[in-house]
Amino acid sequence: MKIKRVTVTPIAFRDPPLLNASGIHEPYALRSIIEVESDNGYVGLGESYGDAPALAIQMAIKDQLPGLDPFNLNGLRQIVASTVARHKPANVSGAELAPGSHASKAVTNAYSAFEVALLDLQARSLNRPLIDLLGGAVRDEVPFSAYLFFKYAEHVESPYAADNWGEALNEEQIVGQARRMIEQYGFKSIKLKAGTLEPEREVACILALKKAFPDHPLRIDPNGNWSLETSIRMAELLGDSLQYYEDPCPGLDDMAQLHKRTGLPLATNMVVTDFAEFRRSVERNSVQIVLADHHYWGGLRDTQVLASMCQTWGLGVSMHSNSHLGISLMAMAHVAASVPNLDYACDTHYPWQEPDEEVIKGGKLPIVNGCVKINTTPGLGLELDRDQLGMLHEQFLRCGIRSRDDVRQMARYKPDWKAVKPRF
Ligand code: GKR
Ligand code: MG
Repeated sequence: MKIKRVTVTPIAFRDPPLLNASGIHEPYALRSIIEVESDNGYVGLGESYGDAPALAIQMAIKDQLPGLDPFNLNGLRQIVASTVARHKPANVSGAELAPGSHASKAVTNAYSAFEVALLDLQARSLNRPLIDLLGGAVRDEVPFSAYLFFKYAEHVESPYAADNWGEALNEEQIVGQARRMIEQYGFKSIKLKAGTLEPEREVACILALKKAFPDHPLRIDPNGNWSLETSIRMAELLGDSLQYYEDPCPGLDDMAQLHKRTGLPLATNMVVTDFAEFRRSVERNSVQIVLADHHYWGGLRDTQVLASMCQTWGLGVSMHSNSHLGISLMAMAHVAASVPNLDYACDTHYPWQEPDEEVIKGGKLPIVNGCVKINTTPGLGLELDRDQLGMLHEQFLRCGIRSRDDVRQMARYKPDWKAVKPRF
């Protein structure tokens, strides 16, 4: 079996005005949809970053894949490495919250984009679910967590009708957001994206959530926007409310200090984003839980390596997410289902994406009792809806956004807005 054709289609889908440490989400999120077709008629699917630098590399790689055996993942690695070396990608400013967009991740994120599609293709040709190529499922469904955001009611200059989640800037609105998300999807844990309002107001929201959902483990994630002193002060206010404290302050050294001084379990998708940082973190005991993400950790198989490393060093493992659609969700679920030591419910932005903008046939994947079920059909079990793909590609062409920049977007609401880290 050989690869006959590869297609990379950039798409844009509506994204709500969610607040974060950098600023605010733009009205559209960008992704790429990858199709790899074999000479005997199978098609493997992948989903990855759609920012201009990532896309340029994916486009350069795709033309070199025809003729490659889809089982030759080491061959794919070589093609990716030599292409990235020629491209020398630049960093995207304003996208520091999307670690996969960093230039340093160009190899791992491009490899991952195609690895998922090749694994899907391999599995389809073998008539087995993809997870069988990852050693089989240790669980047949994967738990995800409710992912709450402070948000505005609508985007600046109203590019389209407001989403139906409404504003969320205080305790009552955040508890309401959690209630709706839990009622709709059955989530059993709750994460609050923070680093955006005054820290005391954000902590008050966690305390309100604890009161409203006493049985749901809680996490807060200020994305490194609190200084070490603020993180310690907030830890005192938080008491024992948290399951883990995610990236409160920036840097491996401050995280290590924070853990030493508070004893709280710290999680990260910011200070441990590759194996070199993993080693440095273990040396300092900076974090106790690593949030994996196959999109920038080098694919599904390297995510399994990361999970084994976590087991070796006594660290917990769970999963990080950026805005994404169903192909990514199913790939995340497959790798998570293959990891024995997945100790926490994974993150997903999926509930924030609108039901009329899924790119797979049948619309959005169900999340039931907080879980995504692993398919028993071949590969990832997904087919592309070509009309939706065409519509979302047209939207990409029209929307004018080519690289995520939450700082620039916030400056449209607050002209003096600048990137500052930590802000509090
Ligand atoms: O989408 O605003 C966002 C998030 O803040 C995202 O960019 C982060 O990468 O979800 C992420 C996280 O857990 O840090
Ligand atoms: Mg995070």
